[in-house]
Amino acid sequence: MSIWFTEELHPYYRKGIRIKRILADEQTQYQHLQFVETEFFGNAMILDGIIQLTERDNMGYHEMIVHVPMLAVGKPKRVLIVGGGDGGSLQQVLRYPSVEEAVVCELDQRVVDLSREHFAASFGDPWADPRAKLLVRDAFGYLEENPGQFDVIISDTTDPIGMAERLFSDEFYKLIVRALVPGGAAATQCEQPYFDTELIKEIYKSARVLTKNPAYYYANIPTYPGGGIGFMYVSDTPWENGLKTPYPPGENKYLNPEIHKAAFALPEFFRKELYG
Ligand code: SPD
Repeated sequence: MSIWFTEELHPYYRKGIRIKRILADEQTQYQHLQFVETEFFGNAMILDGIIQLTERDNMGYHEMIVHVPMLAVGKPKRVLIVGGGDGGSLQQVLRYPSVEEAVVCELDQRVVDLSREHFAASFGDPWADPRAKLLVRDAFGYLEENPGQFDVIISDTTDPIGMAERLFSDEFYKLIVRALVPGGAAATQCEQPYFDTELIKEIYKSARVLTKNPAYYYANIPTYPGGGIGFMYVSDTPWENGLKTPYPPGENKYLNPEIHKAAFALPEFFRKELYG
C-alpha cells in the first residue's frame, strides 16, 4: 500500500506525506490517534488529522524546545513537561545529569502507550528512567497546585484547537510563570509566524508583562505547516546565557551554537510585528 496523507490545519494550505502503512488507528477518550509508517520520515504520530512528529525531523522540535531553556538556566533540577506524551522532550530533558525529577503532565495515556511502541527506535524508553514521573492529568490544575516548583517548564502541546486552546491563553502563561522558581525558564510550542501572527503577538504581550526577557525563536521542521514552528522563551533569565553553557552528554542532531543564536533572528515583517 502507498497512499498520500494530506493535512489541512489551515483552510488555505495543505501538505502531504506518502504513507507505507497504518500502524495504529484509534479513537481515544480525547482524540483520534494514528501512528503511520511513512515513505521518507520514518514513523509518525497524527492527532485529529494533524502531524505531531515524525522520526526523521522531530529533533529540530525537541532539541530546541528543551535545550534553549535548559541551557539558559544552567543546572536545572526539576523540570515539568506539559503534554509531551510521545517522550521526545523527556528524552532530551533526561540527558542532563543535574535533573533530579522530570514530571510529564499528559492527558492521554494512549499517546504514551503507543509512542513507547512505535517510537522506541528513536527515543528508547525514557519512561524507564527513575527520574521520569508521568501524571495522566490536565496540566492546568497541576500548575495551580505547584507554585515556585520548577527550574524549567516545557509546554509541548498540540495546536490551539478545542481543549488545547487554553494552553495558549494569558491565564496559562500566568500559571507557567508562577510555577517557575526565580530565574527559571519556560519554552512553549508557539506556532508559525506566517499563519499565526496575531496569536503569537498576544502570547508575547502576556510573556512581556510576566517576565523580563521573553523572546520568540524558530526551528525548521519540514512536516509542519510552513516547514517549521516557533517557540516562546519565557523567563527573567536571558536566553543568551545558554550560549555559554556546555551541552549535556549525548548527541545533538539539530542544535549547535550557530543554530542556537540564529533561531532568535526573525524575518523583518515578523520582527516588526512582534518587537515593533
Ligand atoms: N502543527 C503541529 C504542531 C505540533 C506540535 N506538537 C508536537 C508534539 C511533539 N512532541
